[in-house]
Amino acid sequence: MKLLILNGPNLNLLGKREPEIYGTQTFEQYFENLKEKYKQVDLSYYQSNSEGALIDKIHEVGFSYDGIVMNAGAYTHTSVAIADAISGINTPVIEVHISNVHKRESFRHHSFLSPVCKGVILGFGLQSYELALQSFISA
Ligand code: CA2
Repeated sequence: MKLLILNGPNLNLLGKREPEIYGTQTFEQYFENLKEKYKQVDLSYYQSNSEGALIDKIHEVGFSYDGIVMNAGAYTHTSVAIADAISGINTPVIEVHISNVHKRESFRHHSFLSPVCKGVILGFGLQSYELALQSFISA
């Protein structure tokens, strides 16, 4: 099973800034733990701060991978282009968020991506990603 974790803007700062919201672990550390735990999965990771690069990655894997776990960061709330890219591929996408966006500012309550994703997992810290992976593995 081939799965991609795809992170959007500023998530490269995880573990380095705003630990009260996003925790103290870097994503690279967390990803290594996931790879170790889910050895049966061909698991890859890509992060970009650029909307176009995220769309290119969605197109690149979206006809051959079994699933994408995507945290689009703030593009979640702004990007029709990423929503269109997800609509245009065959691979199912699960939207994830580290924080519970519904407890935060109202501009974070709307997602352009949710209507075109298989499901949404949010508010469980970094564990949101693992819950999404488990959903693909057990499907
Ligand atoms: O809760 C999430 O996972 C978010 O997708 C994170 C985004 C935010 O814009 C969304 O509304 C919710 C922000 C990611 C920024 O990550 C940082 C991590 C450490 C320090 C600063 C930013």
